[in-house]
Amino acid sequence: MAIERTLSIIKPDAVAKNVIGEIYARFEKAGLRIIAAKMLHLSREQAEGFYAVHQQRPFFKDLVDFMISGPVMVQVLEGENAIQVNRDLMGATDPRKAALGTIRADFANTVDENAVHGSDGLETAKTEVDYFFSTQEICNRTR
Ligand code: DAT
Ligand code: MG
Repeated sequence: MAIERTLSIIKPDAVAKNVIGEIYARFEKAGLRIIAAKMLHLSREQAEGFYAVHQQRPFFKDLVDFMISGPVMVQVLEGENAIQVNRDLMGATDPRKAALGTIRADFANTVDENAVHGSDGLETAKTEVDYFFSTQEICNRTR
């Protein structure tokens, strides 16, 4: 297994619930290191660009409206198999189908307001990290 980087977003619903710290604790307990982080209130253009792959989906407008409804916390997570480890921590897209003990099962109520985003593969992880962070904003924590 390789050391990977993945992009994580704590979405407006979870920021509003004040559970950033609880979610960060789960990352840390799973062996993921936060190597970059910032709180942002996304513009419509930023949210549309980030979710461009979903542009043709019927839920696109609602998704963008939700993502700009309040601040988000954006972070780069690094660790062994980080992309899949984070997806496992998140649980299924629809919180009603998410396994017990996952972030979405515990902190989200509906598929359209589901607490977290996580990159779904190596290519998207790279694109998504680059979408939000410059190389200077990402820290080396190998020591
Ligand atoms: P994930 O966030 O688990 O990677 P995705 O990439 O398929 O899921 O979709 C991106 C986001 O779009 C998802 O987190 C919430 C929203 N979404 C997906 N499917 C939806 C649906 N059927 N109804 C409403 N929103 C949906
Ligand atoms: Mg996705």
